[in-house]
Amino acid sequence: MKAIFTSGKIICLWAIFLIQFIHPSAGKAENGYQLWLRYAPVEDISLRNQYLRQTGTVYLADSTSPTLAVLKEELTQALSRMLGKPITFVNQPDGAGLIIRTTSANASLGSEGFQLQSNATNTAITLSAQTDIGLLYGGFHLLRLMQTRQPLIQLNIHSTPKLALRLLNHWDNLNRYVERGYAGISIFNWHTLPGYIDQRYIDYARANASIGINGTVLTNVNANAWILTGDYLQKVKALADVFRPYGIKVYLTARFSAPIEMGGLSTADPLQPQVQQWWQQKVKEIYTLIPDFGGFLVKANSEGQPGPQDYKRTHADGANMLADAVAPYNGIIMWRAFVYSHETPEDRFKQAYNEFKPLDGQFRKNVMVQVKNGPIDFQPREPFSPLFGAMPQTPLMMEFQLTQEYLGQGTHLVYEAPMFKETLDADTHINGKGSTVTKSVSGIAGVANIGNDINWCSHPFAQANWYALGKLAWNPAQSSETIAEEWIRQTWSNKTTVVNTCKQIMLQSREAMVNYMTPLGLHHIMGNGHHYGPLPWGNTLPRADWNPVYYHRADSAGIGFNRTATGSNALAQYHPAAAAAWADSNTCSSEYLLWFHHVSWQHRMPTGRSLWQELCFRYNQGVAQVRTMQQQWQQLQPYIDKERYTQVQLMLGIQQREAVWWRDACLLYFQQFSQQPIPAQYEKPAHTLEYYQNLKFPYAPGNG
Ligand code: GCW
Repeated sequence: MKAIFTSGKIICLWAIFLIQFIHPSAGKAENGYQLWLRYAPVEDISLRNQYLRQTGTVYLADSTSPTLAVLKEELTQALSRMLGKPITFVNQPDGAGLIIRTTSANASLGSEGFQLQSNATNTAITLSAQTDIGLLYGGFHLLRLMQTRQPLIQLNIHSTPKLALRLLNHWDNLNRYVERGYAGISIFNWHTLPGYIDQRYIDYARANASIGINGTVLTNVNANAWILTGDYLQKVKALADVFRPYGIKVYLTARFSAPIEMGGLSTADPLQPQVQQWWQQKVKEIYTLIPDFGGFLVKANSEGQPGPQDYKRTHADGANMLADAVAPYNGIIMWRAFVYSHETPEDRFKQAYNEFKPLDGQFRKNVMVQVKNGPIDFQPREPFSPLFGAMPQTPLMMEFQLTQEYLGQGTHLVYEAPMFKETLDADTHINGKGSTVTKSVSGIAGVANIGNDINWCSHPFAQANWYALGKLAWNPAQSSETIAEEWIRQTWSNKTTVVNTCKQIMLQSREAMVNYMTPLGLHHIMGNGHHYGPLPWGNTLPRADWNPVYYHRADSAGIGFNRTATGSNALAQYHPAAAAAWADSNTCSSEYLLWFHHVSWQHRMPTGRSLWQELCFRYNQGVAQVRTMQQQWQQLQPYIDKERYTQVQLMLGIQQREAVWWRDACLLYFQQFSQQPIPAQYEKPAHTLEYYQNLKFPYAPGNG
């Protein structure tokens, strides 16, 4: 393509460019909508000239495919913004700086991988892949190198995704309410689809493709059968058509009772032929509209959802029936293992394993069992779920939660990559030392933190969690630090102070949150229903395992849940070598202590403090860490646009106040049992325990 910019437009671009140079943060206010795809102008002149030589003239072998058209558009916009000049597309590779073409010569690239290589003189770069989507991923990678100001010399990058399935799961209802959503309502406007294609859908697809996400489940696991009606499938098709060029498949949640609710059948028993036929017909209808439909995600017999057990069938019976329906079209079923039942008087920790482990080997090949990272429910820190490694014959999906249901919701700055890594890197020991959780999974899903807020995720830093999910699913070996750094450079600035300070803030944030909410292995002590704020005294819900007191078990003797052989023995679900690390309260690491042990208030911690003193120390340390984060952020004011600076600053203020609230409410409550003073060096709680116990939040967001 020849330059299509009018001279007026060029002057205008240069003007914006110059303003950015004179006063980098004086550019137009930023609202965060652009995520990490801001493509800020390159300020260093020699680097910009180098980039211009290498990418100012582009040969794109065939831009007629929808995916390559998307790539061409992204390069056009991105490069002109970064380089301050329109770029030129040429018809011949000779003389082009950037040469983009598919190749059949390199089978190791697979269907999604790409290669970026410099020529000997570093004057040209070749981007090659076996597929168009590989080229799109490679294009985004190149743009990332430029956005993070890497010199494009001696490139020899060969990149393929380590996991085949890299998905977002939206818990979005058809009325646009997002369960556990803190960033507005759903971006999917079902009412105006299929006629109206919101630019958001396109930008959502761009963002996902830029980090390698290749699938999205559009609807809540607490499913509504209405999505399977003909009219709604037309809407789903419209989204699938938008996402397809970006390599993103759509999936839906299947309500197990749909044959009754929609089909007028009297049963949804998976072994009944009429039920099987109903699903086969429905699936055929879907694939007629969406030939590359991904499949279904199912929450069954969990928290009131219908499922095969309603008919005395197993999870495998239910999953296999759906798997058979989608198999002819290469579809898959992701069957969730998040099950627990109050009829079973068993430690909730153990229930998913008890239910699913015996089914290993009974699932069809196209069933994946989707397991939450930990055994309970997305707590600030959980040991890895014992199901990882325990079902060698069944492909498993990892389910992480991006949305911060238990992590401070829409206002706390918590960078989740270290938490994800903690699980992925954990050693199951199933096949000997080094059997990491990563090795036991075939895909990763993240419960999305996206809504229609202008900046998508409520907190500007929450965007990093979406980003990290994609990057880790592509390559689980990447470090949290590397991912944070590249996200910061693209999202905020390449200035060393900004990069280093943001990195410090992000990398300590998760540990800070654990400290001020649930230190030492405490878990599930938050508010009822909405899960907002502390409620360690909670004991009023009908199910024991919904109540915080069930989990912390504080009494005059001590605190914590005994899951050793003398207690619920959940530890026995792990390989003995993995369990060994947690089995003894004297050697169990402090991080997991109260997950597995009921220990006395006098218990001596590795720090030399008693357990009570350590609890006081940790809660106070969490507050101190947030205050440090506030100070660090303040130092960045000169370098950050006012709008986003202020937003983060105000939210850190909320986080600091809520950290104090968590600390004071929890320590006052636990003090009733420890009968010991809060050491004098710490701040005294501003209110009485009764004050905290009387706080009510009937309108806290996100409730199920
Ligand atoms: O974490 C709990 C949430 C529910 C959610 C459920 C699940 C979608 O509180 O809102 O329901 O887990 O994962 O199914």
